Amino acid sequence: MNHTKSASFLLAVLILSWFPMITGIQSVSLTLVSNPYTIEQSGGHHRIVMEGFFTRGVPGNPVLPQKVYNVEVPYEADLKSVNLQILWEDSQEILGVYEVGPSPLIAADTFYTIQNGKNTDVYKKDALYPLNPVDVVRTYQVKNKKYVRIQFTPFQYNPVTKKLVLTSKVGVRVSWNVKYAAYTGPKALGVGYVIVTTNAVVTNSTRLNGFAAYLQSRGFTMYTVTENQYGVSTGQARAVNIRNWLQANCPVYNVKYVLLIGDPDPDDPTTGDTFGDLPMMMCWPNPGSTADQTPTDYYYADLTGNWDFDGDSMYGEFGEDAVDFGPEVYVGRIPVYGGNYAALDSILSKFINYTGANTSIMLPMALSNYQDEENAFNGCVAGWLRTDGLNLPQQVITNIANPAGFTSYVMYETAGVVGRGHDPVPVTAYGYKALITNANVINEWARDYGIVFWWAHGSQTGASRKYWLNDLNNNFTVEDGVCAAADELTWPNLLTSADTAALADTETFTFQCSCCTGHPENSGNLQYSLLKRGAVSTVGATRFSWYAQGVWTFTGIVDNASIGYVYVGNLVFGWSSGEALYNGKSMLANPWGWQGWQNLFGFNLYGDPSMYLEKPILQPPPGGEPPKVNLTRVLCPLAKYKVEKARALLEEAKSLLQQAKDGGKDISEIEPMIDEAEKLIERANRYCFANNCIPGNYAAIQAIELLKEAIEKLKQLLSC
Ligand SMILES: [Ca+2]
Ligand SMILES: [Ca+2]
Ligand SMILES: [Ca+2]
Ligand SMILES: [Ca+2]
Repeated sequence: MNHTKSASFLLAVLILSWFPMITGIQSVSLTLVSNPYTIEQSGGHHRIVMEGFFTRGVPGNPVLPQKVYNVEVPYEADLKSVNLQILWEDSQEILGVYEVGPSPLIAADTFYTIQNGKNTDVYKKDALYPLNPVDVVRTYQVKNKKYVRIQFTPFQYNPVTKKLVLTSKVGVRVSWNVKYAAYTGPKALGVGYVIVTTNAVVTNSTRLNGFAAYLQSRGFTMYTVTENQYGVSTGQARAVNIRNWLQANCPVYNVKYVLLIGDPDPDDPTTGDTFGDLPMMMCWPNPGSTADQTPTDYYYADLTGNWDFDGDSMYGEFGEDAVDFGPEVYVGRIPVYGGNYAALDSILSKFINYTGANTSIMLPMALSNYQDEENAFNGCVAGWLRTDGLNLPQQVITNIANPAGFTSYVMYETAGVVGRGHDPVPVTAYGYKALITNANVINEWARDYGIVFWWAHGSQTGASRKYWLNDLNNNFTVEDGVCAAADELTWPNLLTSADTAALADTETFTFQCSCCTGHPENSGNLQYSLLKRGAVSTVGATRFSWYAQGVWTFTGIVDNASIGYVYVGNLVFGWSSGEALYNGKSMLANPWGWQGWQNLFGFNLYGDPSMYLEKPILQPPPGGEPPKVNLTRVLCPLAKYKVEKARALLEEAKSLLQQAKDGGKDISEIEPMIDEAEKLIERANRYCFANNCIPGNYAAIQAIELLKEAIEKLKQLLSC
């Protein structure tokens, strides 16, 4: 049964006005408006779907439409003082009673305490959930910009009375104390790129200077930093010192990219473990839990958060430390293990000789778990929803690959027991090309895919499939060797570190949606093995990565596949690998608590963070103008080309603006034009990402026109 209702406003409207309250306090008022919605009934639950909103929530709590707004506040604001006040709301109970189901639970290949599918604290309480339709979910800083992220949940649900209250429109005020002096711009012109490494690497690498020269030829101002700059301390203290150096110098040198070259083994200061000469920061997303420690390079990208707010030397503790996740710089890494400078030089040569990736994407999709599978991770208790890579390719192909003109090659798990309630994926599934086997992946790799985005189980040195080989005890239940007398599952390799020797050394970008394939303490980890041979840029997880149970769909949250989805989308739509990963992670919502932080910490980039995919599709189509009849195939590449062009103009305009500022010129008329153009570019990118290329193209054209005008004015200003 479906029934449709329409809220009174067709489009969400955001009305912004800043006004000072009293001295020292500023505020901004906003009006948030809901959209048309439908309430669908399936499986005994009502599910609300609202245009422009994601239906999602905290695992086990009611699943409701949500949308976030990133409200920019002045640099002078003290983000710790942010306060949200609901000024008024148009709310009313809607007719009928509803059974709103819970948000999916999460899982990983790790011990998992099974919970009731519903959070009874919420479901047995005679009260509206959530308490307020609008909440502050995060504050963060990205260089000199500060933001308050608020979330609007138009429906509130009382699980006892089963009534829904709809807030069709709400007015809120976000306020803050003024604490800081106004921002003064970077002192350096041009875009800075910092290589953070060791004196040993500088001495022993034969290609480091060549690589720095290559980056300089691409327009970057290069800085190479070693112990001479960040100090000789080792272990955790070295990680802290490197970040201190970056904090102090990146704003001065206008640094955009940071490449770490060295051994990433992190230091756990609570033990006498070994650690590398350029360690990742060991973090404790689950405070106090040694099992959930997670090494990360994110620590070197968010330079404004306080990663050890409580001062206990355990970094990145959810609920205790103040990581802000907004990236100030984009970070990549080349691991160097055991003084293997030959491997480093080979990787640097590959970067220098990079000619661009092909416009093709390989999607090997394994099955995560069967419906009601009983295994060691869930304590042999039924209740897990079937979770299958099957559900990802259609969205990747429809929303990312097709609009950009990329070809795709999809592999599914088509092996396993048939006819016992847990069939494998049928060969009629969306885009199916081949069974996901080790041999098929290796053979297909030779075709030099631009992107390989896999969904699979993982270990430090391999990714694997999993399927139901045999119902040995004939009970129609999938069980492993812990839950039944004999193990009914098989875990064939998808790709191992050893396999990379057999791979063609292609110009491929990987997103390894698996657990542990980037485990930095192991020099044989699959992420590094692929960087050496088989890929030019790799993203993998340093520890366990968490997935949402059930049918995957993109809802803008921090599940592992969604991090991959935004990363791949951002890459295809013209961001560098560093921008694609860190901007992607920063935009996602985290209703998962510490597991969300573990996912955000876990996925790191091995590669040059300034590297882009090949850009043949960035060239304008013949004639250079939008054709009369087209839509996706032609207009999307054109829109993307325009976005790239606008970005280049933006860089030029900003550089000129700085010169004008430094020269004491009056730029009060021109600066807002550039700000406006930057917003238009962001909007164009979002439209393009959503396969909405007509408005994307239009916004990019508007940005280009504004920027051309601003550049013209700046040049006049500078010439007099
Ligand atoms: Ca260690
Ligand atoms: Ca701490
Ligand atoms: Ca930040
Ligand atoms: Ca069985």
